[in-house]
Amino acid sequence: MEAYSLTAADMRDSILRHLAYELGTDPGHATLHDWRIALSLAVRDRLVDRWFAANRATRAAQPKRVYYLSMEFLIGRLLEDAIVNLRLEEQAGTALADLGLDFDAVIQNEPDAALGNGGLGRLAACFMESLATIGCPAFGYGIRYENGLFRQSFQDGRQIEEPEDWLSQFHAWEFERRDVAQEIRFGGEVTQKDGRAVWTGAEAVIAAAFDTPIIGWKGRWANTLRLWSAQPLHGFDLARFNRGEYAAAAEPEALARTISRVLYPDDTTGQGKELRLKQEYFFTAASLRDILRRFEAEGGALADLPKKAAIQLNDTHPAIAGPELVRLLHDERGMALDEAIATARGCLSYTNHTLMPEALERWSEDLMSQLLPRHMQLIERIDEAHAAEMPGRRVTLRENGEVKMGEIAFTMAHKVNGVSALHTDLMKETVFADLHRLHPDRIVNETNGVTPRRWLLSANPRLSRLITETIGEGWVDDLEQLDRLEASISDPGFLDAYAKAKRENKQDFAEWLAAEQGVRVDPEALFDVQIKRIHEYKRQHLNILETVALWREIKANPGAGWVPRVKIFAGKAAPGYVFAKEIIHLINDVAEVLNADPVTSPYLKVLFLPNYNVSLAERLIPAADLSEQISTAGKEASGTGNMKFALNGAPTIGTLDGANVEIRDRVGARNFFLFGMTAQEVEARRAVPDHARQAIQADPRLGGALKAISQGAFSPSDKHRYRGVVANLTGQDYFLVCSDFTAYWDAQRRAEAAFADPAVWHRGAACNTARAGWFSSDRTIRGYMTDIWGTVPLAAE
Ligand code: 26W
Repeated sequence: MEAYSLTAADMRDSILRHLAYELGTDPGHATLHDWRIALSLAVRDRLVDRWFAANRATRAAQPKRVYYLSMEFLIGRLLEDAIVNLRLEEQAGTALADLGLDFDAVIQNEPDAALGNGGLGRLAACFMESLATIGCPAFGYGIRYENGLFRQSFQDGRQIEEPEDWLSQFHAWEFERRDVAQEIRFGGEVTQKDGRAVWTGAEAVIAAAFDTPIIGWKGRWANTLRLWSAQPLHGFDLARFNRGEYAAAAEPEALARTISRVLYPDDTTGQGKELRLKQEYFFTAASLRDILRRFEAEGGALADLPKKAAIQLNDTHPAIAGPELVRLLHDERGMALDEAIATARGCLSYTNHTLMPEALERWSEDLMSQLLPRHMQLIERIDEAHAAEMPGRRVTLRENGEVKMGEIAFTMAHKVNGVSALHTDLMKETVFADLHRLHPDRIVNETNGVTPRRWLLSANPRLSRLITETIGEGWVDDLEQLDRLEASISDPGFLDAYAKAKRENKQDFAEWLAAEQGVRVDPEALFDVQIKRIHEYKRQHLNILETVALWREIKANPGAGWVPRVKIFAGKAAPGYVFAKEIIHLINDVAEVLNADPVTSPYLKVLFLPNYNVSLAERLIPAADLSEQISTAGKEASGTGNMKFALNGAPTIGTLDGANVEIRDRVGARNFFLFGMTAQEVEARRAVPDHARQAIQADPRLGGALKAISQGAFSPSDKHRYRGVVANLTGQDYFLVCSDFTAYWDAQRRAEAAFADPAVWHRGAACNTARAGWFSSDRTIRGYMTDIWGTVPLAAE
């Protein structure tokens, strides 16, 4: 079924109809926002038809479905994604032009759905789009946060957080499903009744479902993202209101809504907050009930549930699904406990996204017993069953009064996967070594991927057009076809066109920077980009340290023929992460001094762009020359930004960490600026008592840069501002910034030298694009379908 046979005139009429009859707005008075909603509704009409067709086909075929449970879906904007996947760009562009409107301005009026922190949330969004493109029947389940990830701004270089109330305006891409609301309970007690455990909760809320259709390439299939919103069991308390207790009257509502009010902005450390556990149980329980409701409505026998439901746990955040599914099968449906455990395991599989100890969730047994008393009992039962099954095992599900959600997820899953080859190996050797020994065939690898529709076709139309002109359009849903570009890389005409696309993307970005940020950059300069959450293991401070050393070098020798460079940073720090916030402050302080330096600023500029999100990444990545992936080896589980940069022709400067290893293997060592210790060498180096001091002594550039920072060169009004940062780096330096500095400096010089030779550079960049097709999330999802879920694509009627 090909693209929608719709003319631009039809689209224009449909927009005008929605503007009038949906928004009650006369074209003469319509705002950009009104036009954007009217266009969204016009596109949505076409999308819904495909959605219904897919749902009908699924209900008819009753196939095994995928259920992707995730606390985060970092979706970004949806309008352009729908237009591109339905192949309506031409019609929408012409219709808007007829109405005197600019396509990009309308698209950019949409707020990002920032329902995630970073990599894990964005991966979930890419996966949903690939599942739809492949035609694999699936539901995504998550939380409809009223407030997404906070809005970031800077005050005197410091991060400021403001609420991101994206739902304050009409959201065109969701439908409330009043018929599938669920009642979710917390607290209370467990009693025994005729040999069965009965849990009577003390507190209850309603989980209301909001569905967003997720359309795939060419609109061939569409799946559903069902987000749960917490609502009070009983509305507002009129009696109290009448007694003048206005606040108290509204309290039940306010309390209930708290559960889905805001996304926790931490992306590494679990705070152990009760509300976070409530959020995790709320959406997990609502989703499992919905899955069982659908299964039973189709007349399935409970024991066959694993044949019809593949439930993927996106990290440990929904790991309570194990005990909850056992409770639903055993307590509520009378299945024998061991059979309930086996049946649940047959459905569940778990993805681990980090080895950082502080990110592996552990809940106090007290909190678990208080909030979910029956689950605490079942966790003990499951632990005992596992002990019986695995005599002599050393691992347990509880330790020091805490329940370990990683171990629970592993034990209750039939498959566990890492997100890059290196990460999966490290999982077997470290965090899950004991469990891996007990279950040697449970861990598999599924290296991450990204959707080429959003991250290439939509974000980089210039390069996409060149690719399609060169190899046809098959690459869009078969990305490994990009390797057909290989033949053209030695063709100067192709390389010129390739370079032209990058140059024009950079010019666009420079104009946007000037317009939005009031900053002027030279589009011919090397755009060196590090965009990701701020974290010590991602080593943004290594990048700024090298920048300070480079500045000092240029200052000492301005006439040495430096390659102009713009260092671009963006990323949010978790509000409670003090060190990360200091790194942001330092980068802004360095930028202020360097950008004002008349001697060096022609060769070196530093920018920290505020409020990094999906839309900013879509704008910046096509304009990037160099992709900074410089984490301490063994710390970045995979990375996905690295894949987006490679596809968009920005070679990587990076360590052998996460998926960098596989990117380098595929694009070729000469098209990757490698530096630094391997994960093994990191462990060895960390054992060297004063590894940082040794490194500093060995490299005067490093020493000089650290000294400048600690003496207040970038904080003249507060000289000691960065004493703490420098003390950490010259002392413990756990992430080995100093020990990797010299190798990083040398790699940067190699990149600079390559950039100075356009033919060499563009050839390397084109090799990255041609050889990175494997990093499509379509390939990743096909891996999950065969290795973990046992599901097959289904074609719509
Ligand atoms: C409990 C707080 C919390 C919240 C989120 C802990 C940990 C997380 C996520 C697992 C962090 C995350 O986003 N991890 C990233 O996942 C990506 C997708 O697999 C990987 O590419 C990144 O390497 C990994 O850091």
